Parts: sequence; structure tokens; C-alpha cells
Amino acid sequence: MSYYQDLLKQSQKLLAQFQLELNSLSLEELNIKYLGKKGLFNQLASQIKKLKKDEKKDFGQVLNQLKADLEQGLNKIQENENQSHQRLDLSLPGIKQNIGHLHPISQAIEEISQIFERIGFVRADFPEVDWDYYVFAALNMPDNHPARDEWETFFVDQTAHPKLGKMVLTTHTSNGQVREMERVKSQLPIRMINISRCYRRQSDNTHTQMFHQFEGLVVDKNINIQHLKGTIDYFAKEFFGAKTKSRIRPFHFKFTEPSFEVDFSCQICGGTGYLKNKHNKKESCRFCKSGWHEVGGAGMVHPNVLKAGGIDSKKYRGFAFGWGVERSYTLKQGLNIDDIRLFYSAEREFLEQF
Ligand code: FA5
Repeated sequence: MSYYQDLLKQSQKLLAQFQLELNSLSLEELNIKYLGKKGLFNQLASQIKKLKKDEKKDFGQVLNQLKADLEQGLNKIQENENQSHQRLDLSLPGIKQNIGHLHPISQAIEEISQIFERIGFVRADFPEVDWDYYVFAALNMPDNHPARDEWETFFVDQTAHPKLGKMVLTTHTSNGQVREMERVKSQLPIRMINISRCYRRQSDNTHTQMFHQFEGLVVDKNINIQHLKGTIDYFAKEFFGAKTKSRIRPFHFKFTEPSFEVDFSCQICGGTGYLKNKHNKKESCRFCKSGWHEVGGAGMVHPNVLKAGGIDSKKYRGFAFGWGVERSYTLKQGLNIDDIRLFYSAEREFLEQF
């Protein structure tokens, strides 16, 4: 290889090395190392005197191009630095960290707990995968009773217990009723609030396969329907607002007698069932249609359930209620959520509103 060819190679190597170091060295370091007085470019350029006349001319052009490439690289870095300095405005407020918050249903559970704890209810916790006995049989729904069909149950693929039957994902929080009676071992009264996950094979805009219920159970002497209605009214006003009304309608559950469905007045139309449109004319409330929303069931505890829990139904009576957390939460003033599946959709835009 001739000396000229060797210098050409060195000039290519120099440019490659410069490009490699562009991101690791500072502008000043690059300037000194490559274009400084004793820098790599000048060291290479000083070799030109050793070339033949015609090679000097060609190599001169190579050096010009090399210097232009080095300067262009350095100018680019300079520009980037200028821009980032311009963007640094120390008087601007800091960037807010994006911090998370409790899921809206966790917030609702916390609020519901506190509402009941204020009137002496104690929060209880029971298995959410439980035996058939506690979910159905002890609640006056013996094997093969048709009332079981309403619960659209998920069964766990596991050997059945000889006495307690199959294992199921709890379809309602009522499994806690007999468990609580067994837990207190006749040390009455009971004032329990059980908030837990439930599971059913259902999915549409008012049903999810996994949802939450809150179950109240009170057992004491001289308990009657007025206590139940008073508790429902108290909850309605505390959770939804002072103007909210509640009503109970006759219904049928195997574990309560009498049984009721519980409705709260609609927060959107104020319980009237209609709204005024932009022409000031009445039209049916899109949200409730009737002025009321059903949130769940309630009733006086059936004597057979008290018996299953070891409580003398001649001395003691009780009331129970079980309502959906998601359903209740969507009815809160101003929320107007018409598909409860959104709670579990992991859509951040939806969840960040709460
Ligand atoms: C029951 O589950 C009874 N255990 C309630 C009860 C308790 C009655 C104590 C008497 C005494 P029901 O199947 O209606 O009842 O469910 C109660 C509420 O749970 C419903 O009104 C609704 O608010 C909620 N719910 C039921 N299924 C779903 C679901 N798939 N998704 C979301 N919420 C649901």
C-alpha cells in the first residue's frame, strides 16, 4: 500500500471514530480532540507534505471534505444543546408526577363500610370460595331446589365434602349469614356487614361475572321490619344524599320471610321518572324510566336459617339485606354510568375520573 493510500484509510478511520464518539464525548472534548491545534485532523493534514505533487491535490480535497464533515457533526451537537437550553424555563411549575388512586369500587367499599360502622355494624370477612352448604343449603335451599338456578353458579372442579357438598365461587354474600351465626356461637346480638366479591355466569351492561355485594345481618330480640326499613333509609341518605327515598317491594327469597326488593329513588330525575327536554317538555328519564332503581334484596331472616346457625328462632329474630356495590355506586349523583363492565375494563380514561 502506498503512503497516499495509507493516509486515505486513516482519514476514513478518523471520521468513523468521530461518529462513534459523537454521543459519548462533550462538544468541548470533541472540538479539542478532532479540530484542536494538536488535534487528530491537524495531525493527519500535516502529512500532506510527504505526498507527491498530484497526490497532494487529491488529498487536499479529501481533507477539505473531512473537515466539513467534522464541523457539521459538531454544529449539530451545538444546535441540540442550544435548543435544550431554550426549553429549560426555570420559572415553569414542575411536572406533576402521575400518581395512582384507589379503584372506584374500593373507594365505594370503604365508604359503605364507614356508613354502617357508624351505626354499630362490624365488618366481617368470609371465604369467597365456599361450600354449597353455606351458599345454598343452610339458606333454606336444599339440594335440587329450583331456587338455586337463579344464581347461575360457577362450581369448583374438586371432590365434594361429604357434609358440606360441592365447592362454589360465592354467588352472593349471604354465605356469611350462617357462618356469622356459627362464629358468634349464640353470643348475640349480631350486627354484621360483609362486603365481598361474588361470581355469576352473567355479563351485560348491568351484570359482570365478578362483582361485589354488601350484606347486612342483624339478629337480636324484638327485631322487626321497621328496623330493616330504618337501616335502608339511613343508608340511602348517607350514601346517595339527604333527599334520596327508599322503598321495599314484596319479593321472594328462600332465606328471608317476608322478602323484599329494595329500590332507591333516581338521582338523575330526583325520583320523578321524567326530565325536562330543551323545549321544557317532560320526557321519561333515560336513566331509570320509573323514578326508582333496584339495588338488591332484603327481608326478615327465615327461621330455618336461624336454626341452621344454632339460634332459637322463638327468642330471636333478624333482618338481612344484600345489595350490589357496583349497582349502588353507579346510582350516585352525577355519575351516570350506564355500563358497569367499564369498572373492570382497565380503561384508564374511565378510571382516572374518580
Ligand atoms: C341476592 O343475591 C340476595 N342474596 C340478596 C339478599 C340478601 C336478599 C339478604 C335477602 C336477604 P340478588 O340476586 O337480587 O339477591 O342480587 C342482589 C344485588 O346484587 C342485585 O340487585 C345487584 O345489585 C347485584 N348483582 C347481582 N348479580 C350481579 C352481577 N352479575 N353483576 C353486578 N351486580 C350484580
